Amino acid sequence: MKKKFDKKKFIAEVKDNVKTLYRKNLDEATQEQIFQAVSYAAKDTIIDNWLETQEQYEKQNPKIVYYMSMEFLMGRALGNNLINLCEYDEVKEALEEIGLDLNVIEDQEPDAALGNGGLGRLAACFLDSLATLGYDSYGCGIRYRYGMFKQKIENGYQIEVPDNWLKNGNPFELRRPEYAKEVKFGGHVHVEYDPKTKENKFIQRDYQSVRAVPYDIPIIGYGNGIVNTLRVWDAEAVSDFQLDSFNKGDYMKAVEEQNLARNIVEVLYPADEHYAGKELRLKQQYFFVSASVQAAIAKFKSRGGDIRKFYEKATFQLNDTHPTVAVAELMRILIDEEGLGWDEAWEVTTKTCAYTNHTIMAEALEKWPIELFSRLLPRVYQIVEEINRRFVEEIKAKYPGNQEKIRKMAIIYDGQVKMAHLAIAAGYSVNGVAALHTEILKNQELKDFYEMMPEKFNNKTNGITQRRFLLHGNPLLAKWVTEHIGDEWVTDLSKISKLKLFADDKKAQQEFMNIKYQNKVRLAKYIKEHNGIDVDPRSIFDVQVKRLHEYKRQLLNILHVMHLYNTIKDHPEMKFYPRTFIFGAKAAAGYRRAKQTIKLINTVADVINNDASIGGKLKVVFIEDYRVSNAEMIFAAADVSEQISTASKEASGTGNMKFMLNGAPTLGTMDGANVEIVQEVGEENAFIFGLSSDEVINYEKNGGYCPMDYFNNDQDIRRVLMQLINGEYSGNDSEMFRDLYNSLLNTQCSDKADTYFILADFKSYAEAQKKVEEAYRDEARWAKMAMLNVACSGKFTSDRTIQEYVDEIWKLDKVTL
Ligand code: 26W
Repeated sequence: MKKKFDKKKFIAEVKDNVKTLYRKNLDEATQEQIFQAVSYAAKDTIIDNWLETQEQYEKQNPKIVYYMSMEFLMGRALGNNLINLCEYDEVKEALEEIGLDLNVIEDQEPDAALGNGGLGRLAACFLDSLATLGYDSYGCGIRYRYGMFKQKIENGYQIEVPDNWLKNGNPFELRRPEYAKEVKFGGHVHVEYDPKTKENKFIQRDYQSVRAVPYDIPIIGYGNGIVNTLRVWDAEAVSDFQLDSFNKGDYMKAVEEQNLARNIVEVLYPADEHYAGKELRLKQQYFFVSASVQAAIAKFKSRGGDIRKFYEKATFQLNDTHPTVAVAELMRILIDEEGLGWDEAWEVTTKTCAYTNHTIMAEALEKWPIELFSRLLPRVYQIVEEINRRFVEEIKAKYPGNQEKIRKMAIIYDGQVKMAHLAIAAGYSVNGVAALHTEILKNQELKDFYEMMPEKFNNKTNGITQRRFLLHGNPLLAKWVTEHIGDEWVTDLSKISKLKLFADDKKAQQEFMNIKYQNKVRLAKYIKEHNGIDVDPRSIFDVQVKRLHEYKRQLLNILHVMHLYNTIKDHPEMKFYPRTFIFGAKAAAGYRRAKQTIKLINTVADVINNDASIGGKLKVVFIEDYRVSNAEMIFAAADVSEQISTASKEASGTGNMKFMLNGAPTLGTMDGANVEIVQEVGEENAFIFGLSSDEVINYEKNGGYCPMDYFNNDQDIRRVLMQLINGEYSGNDSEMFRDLYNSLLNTQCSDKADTYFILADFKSYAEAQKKVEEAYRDEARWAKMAMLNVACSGKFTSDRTIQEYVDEIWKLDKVTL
C-alpha cells in the first residue's frame, strides 16, 4: 500500500517546483521558496493518499464526525506531515544531499494559528488522532485571513502585530469552489400558506448573502495512508453573479455584501475565556456552521441516505458553545428545505448534536441579546424560540410550579439567548474535559441540567498527540524511547509504560538526563538569539507557558520569583540550586491586568538578570510570541511543569500533559487533569500544593477568605507585595503595578480581593518549590522521577480520548485502507 520513498524522484520534484513556482534554480531560491517547493513535493504523495482515502470512504459509507470548532490551532504542517507519512528521515537525508537543512526549511513556515489556546490546540490533536485511528471525520472551521496575533515585547509591554499567515500562500490547502454554499443574514421571515401541503412556508426575504467557499487542508494519519480533511471556509461576495440575475441594479446591496464577505473571515477573536457579545463573532459562527451543515447534508444525500436517518451517518461535535447555532440551523434545513415536521426534525437533531464544555469561567459563557440574534438570524431565532417554548414546557412538567428552575434553565431568558442551555437541551451528549471538571459541571455549574437529564452527562479527559509533541518536537528522546522499548508507542502510547523497567537503571538515567540537557542547550540558544539573555543549561528550567489569565496565576509564579530573589540577596551564602524561570504567554489585547502581569515579569527579569551580585543563580526569561512551533521545543527542554491554576478553574489543561510526556514533573494544584496526572504517576513524582477545589468552591459560596490576613501575618508575602508599589521593579514608578497590588489586596477584608487565592496558596507554593530544588539536587532521584513521568503518560494521548468519544458518543465505524 505505502509506496517506497524515491529519493531521486523527490529531489527532482523539489527542483522542478522551484522552477515552475519561481523561475529559479535551486541555488538561486530563498529558503522560503524552498519550503514551498518541498511542501508541494510532499503534497504530491498526500494528494494520492487523499484521493484513495476519500474513494474508500465513498465505498464503505462510514458514519462521519463533523468536529465543529471556531478554532484549530494547527501550528506548522510540513514537519508533521512528513512525520505522519513516515518520510521525515528520508526527506531530511534527500535534502542534505542537495545541501539543504530540513530544520531551516521547516522554520520558514508560519504557524497556522487559527486558535487561541487549549480549545483550539485540542481540536488539532483530535484531527491527528482521528486520521491515525482511521475514522472518517471533518474538522469544520473558518479560514481566518489573520490568525492569533504575533506578540512583540517592547519595553516590557506586549504589542500585538497582525499575523498575515497567508502572505506567501499556503502550499497544503486546496480551494474547492465547486462545493461553495450560500449563507444568508438578516432580512425578515415571510410566511406563506401552501394550499397543497396545507402548511405554512417560511421564506427569508431582503437578506444579505455571502458565498462560503471551502478550503481543504489534508490531515494525515500516521503510517496508515489515510488522509482526512480540515475544511475551513472562506467568504466571498455573491453579488458578482447575483447582480446579473434577480438583484440586478441594487448597487448598494452589492457593496454591502462585498463588505460582509470581507469582514466575516478577516480575523480570529483573540479573546480566550472571555465573551464579548460582538455581532461579527455571531456572524462568524453562523457563517461556518451553516456552510458546514449544508455540506454535511449534501454529502449524506449524495450517498443516497434517507434524511430521517441522517444521524446514522453523521454526528456534529460542538467544540464549546461557539458552534451551537448548528442545532437551530439543522432544524431549519430539515423543516424548511427537507420538508420534515417539527418532531421528525427534532429527533434527527437531538441524535446528531453533542456538546463539549471547556470552561466553568462565568465570563466565558456565550449569551446573545435577543435583539441582535433575531435581527441577524430571523428564521433561526424563530426556531430557537420554539425549541425554548417546548423545553420550558418540559421543565414545567418535571418541576410543576417551580419558576426558579425556568429562570435558571430556559434557553431564552432576561432578553438573552443562552447558548450553553441550547446545546444541552438539544444535544445527546454533554461532556467535560477532565474527571474533576465533569464532576464540577454535574454538581455545581450545570447541576440543574444534570438532575433533569443525567444520562447526557459524561467525561472525556483530554489528550495530546505524541506524534507532534514527542516524535516531532523531541527527536532525541523519541529515538531513545524507541531504542529501549520499540516504536509501538507512536500509535499506542500505553506501551510507553515499558520505560518503567529502566527507571532505576543508572545508564538509562544518564542517557535520559543527557538528552534533557541537549534539549536545554537548544532552548538556551533560542533564548540567546531572541532575548539576548544567557541562561545556563545546567540550571533548573522551570517553565510556565500558556495563555495569560488571572486564574492561571502567572502572578503567583512571578511573586515567588521576587521572593526567591529577596532570599538570595539576604543570604548570599545560602546554598541555592541555580534556576531559570521561563514564561511564555499571550494576553488578550484588552485584558489590562494580564498585560500588566507581562510587564511585571519583564521588569523583574530585567532587574534580576542584570544583578551581577547573585552570580547568575537566578534568571528570568519571557519568551516572546509563545505558539505551537516554539512550544514543541520548550516542552522538550523543561525540567519543571508549572500548572498552578486556582483549583476548580482549569477545566483540564493540555500543556500539563505535553510536559509530562517530555519528562517534566508537575508542580501544580489539584486542578483539571493534574488530578489524573498525579493518579497515574504517583504523588511522590509530582509536587502538589494549594487549596483543593472543594476549599475554593466553599470560600466562593460562603465567603470567609481574607487575603489581608496573609499580608498581616506573613513577612515574605508583605515584602513582595510592597515591592509592587514601592518602585523596586518600576524605576521608582509606584503606580505601574498598583492595579495588581489592589487586585490582591483591598484595604478591608473584601470578597473582591484576590479572587484567585494567590495569597492563600503562596506559602504552600514556596514550600513545594523548595521540594523541587531538593529533589533536583539528587540526580538519580530526579532522573527516575522524570522518566516515570514519561512512562506514566500513556493515558494522556488524544488517541485514547478519541477512542472514548468514538465508543461512547459518536459510534463511528473504523475504516481501513
Ligand atoms: C467566547 C470567548 C471564549 C473563547 C474561548 C470562551 C471560551 C473559550 C475557550 C473555551 C477557552 C479554552 O480554550 N478552554 C480550555 O480548553 C482546553 C481544552 O479542553 C482545556 O484544557 C483548558 O483547561 C480550558 O481552559
